[in-house]
This record gives sequence, structure tokens and C-alpha cells, in this order.
Amino acid sequence: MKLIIAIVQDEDASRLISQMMNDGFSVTKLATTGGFLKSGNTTLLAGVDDSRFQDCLSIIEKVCKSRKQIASSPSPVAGGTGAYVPYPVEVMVGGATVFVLNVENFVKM
Ligand code: 2BA
Repeated sequence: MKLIIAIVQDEDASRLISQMMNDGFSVTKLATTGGFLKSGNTTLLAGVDDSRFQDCLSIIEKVCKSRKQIASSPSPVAGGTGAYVPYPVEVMVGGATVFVLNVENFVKM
């Protein structure tokens, strides 16, 4: 068994969960926050059989699209007044950041 940890955009999360459930995967949704943008994203946990984890990755790839987003700078620069002034930065968001871990043991009690 593998544990898939997928960090996705909130906008993609509902559709991704529906698609995964329709295809017979169990999934747990966590509300998370990205360290760089400091805005909300969604982390999904899915324990999947070795034989099916490629199918699960394919669903994630199909549903989660990359897009550009203008965000406030995470590290504001000091202005002339000494006040911190955030500036806009363009970042690519979306797609998915996926970790795949081998599961040593899986128990339901
Ligand atoms: P955030 O940390 O909020 O990052 C959002 C997006 O900002 C990133 O998208 C990337 O395009 C950009 N970004 C991140 N760090 C940057 C930096 N130091 N300089 C310039 N741009 C930067 P993604 O790479 O697709 O990551 C989306 C979210 O996935 C991240 O949100 C974070 O929550 C998570 N993530 C990405 N890589 C990770 C890793 N190695 N470990 C743990 N979480 C990760």
C-alpha cells in the first residue's frame, strides 16, 4: 500500500475528491496553509493499493490545473516611512504537490 499526500488548490479540491471517490479511493481532506503565500490550500491523504496508485495519480493530474496568480509578497520590504509595504508577485499555483510514501502497516480497528 502507498500513502498519497497531495497538496492542491482549494478550488480544485471538491472536484478532485468527487472524482477520487467515484473511482473507489478513500480520501481524507485537511485544511492547510501554504508557507510561502500563507493562504489556504487543501491537503488530501489517500491510502491506495500498490496496483492502483498510478490511477490515483492520473486523476490528480487530470483535475488539478496550474494557473498564474498575483499575490502579496510574503516578505514585505520597508518603505521610506519605515512601514512595511507589501508588493505584488506573480506565482504559478495549482497543479498538485504530491508525496508518495510506502505504508508499512494499515490497520482499521
Ligand atoms: P505555498 O508555500 O504557499 O507556495 C505557493 C506557490 O508559490 C508555489 O506553488 C510556488 O509556485 C510559489 N513558491 C513557493 N515558494 C517559493 C519561493 N521560495 N520563491 C518563489 N516562489 C515560491 P507550488 O510549488 O505548486 O506549491 C503549492 C503548495 O504546496 C505550497 O504552497 C505548499 O503548501 C506545498 N508545497 C510545495 N512544495 C512543498 C514541499 N517540498 N514540502 C511541503 N509542502 C510543499
